[in-house]
Amino acid sequence: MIKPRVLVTRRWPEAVEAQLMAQYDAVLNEKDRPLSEADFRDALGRFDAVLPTVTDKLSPAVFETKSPRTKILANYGVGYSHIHEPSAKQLGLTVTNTPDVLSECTADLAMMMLLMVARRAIDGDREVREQHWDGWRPTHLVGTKVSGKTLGIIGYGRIGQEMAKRAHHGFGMDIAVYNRSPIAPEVLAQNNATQVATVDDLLPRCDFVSLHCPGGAANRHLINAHRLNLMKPDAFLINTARGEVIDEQALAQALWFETIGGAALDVFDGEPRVNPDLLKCSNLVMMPHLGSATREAREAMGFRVLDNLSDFFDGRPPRDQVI
Ligand code: 8YV
Repeated sequence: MIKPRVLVTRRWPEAVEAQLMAQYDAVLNEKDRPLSEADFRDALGRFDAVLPTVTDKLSPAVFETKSPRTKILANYGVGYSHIHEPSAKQLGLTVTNTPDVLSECTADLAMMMLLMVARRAIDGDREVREQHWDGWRPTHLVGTKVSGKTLGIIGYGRIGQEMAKRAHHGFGMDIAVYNRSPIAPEVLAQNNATQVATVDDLLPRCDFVSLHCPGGAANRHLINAHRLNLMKPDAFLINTARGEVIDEQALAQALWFETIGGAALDVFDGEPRVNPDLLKCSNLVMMPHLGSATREAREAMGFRVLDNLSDFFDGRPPRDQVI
């Protein structure tokens, strides 16, 4: 039997690449360099499946091909706002993602960043490393207490719920939630969470706000200057979702003028480029998109893509079909 031809757009964990090579006629990206739009257009004509990641911007121009060979885009990652949905639909492509397997690690990182910004971890590390620490004193690098505070969660999907679990059961935080659709009472009850009707209702009551909603056009600049103004002056904003959800210029101003307490960002609009104004803000923790960056999660994401491919090529509806 002829094996389907599969293009893997970045290096993946070794164990997953080995499995891909065994099951498919797979082409790996040995140099691990992001593909260009032209490479993609070309790939749609030559491969049965393309396996993109968040670094692949699949804009309408990429899909300008009359007779694609590709039938499935099996995305490595849960977010897929980098794939232009109407274009993929128009070409009749199936799109899958990798939910569940990265929820815990992404929530771990969000909690880590919340703690880091509240407790001034970056300032402390820098001081010790640069040998500027001159000893303990009562007023030294004083941060903000986390335990018992109110955490607002925007987007109460799998990752949002994992974040709530850590914050509520680990740190005794009160959980308030904004979500597009109603959350079942028994799901809210697991973390003693309260759902509020609008983002504007949520923000003024929170000491911390953590974003867990999808990116893309619908949520672009969901957190804008108006909404940053609704936050308490000492509240912290955490983003492990997508960069475009925050108006970064407005955030830089809020941090600069200290109208909020601080922020922690794992994702950036147009990453890996980072808005230079953000680089000037001291009350900001920044990470290079590490949400799912554990060996366990990255391998599980790869094997989840393999599950989706087997479903598809064996004629079953893929378990994680999103388009
Ligand atoms: C992934 C993520 O590492 O899964 C997602 O949506 O944001 C990350 O944790 C990345 O997207 C891989 O494509």
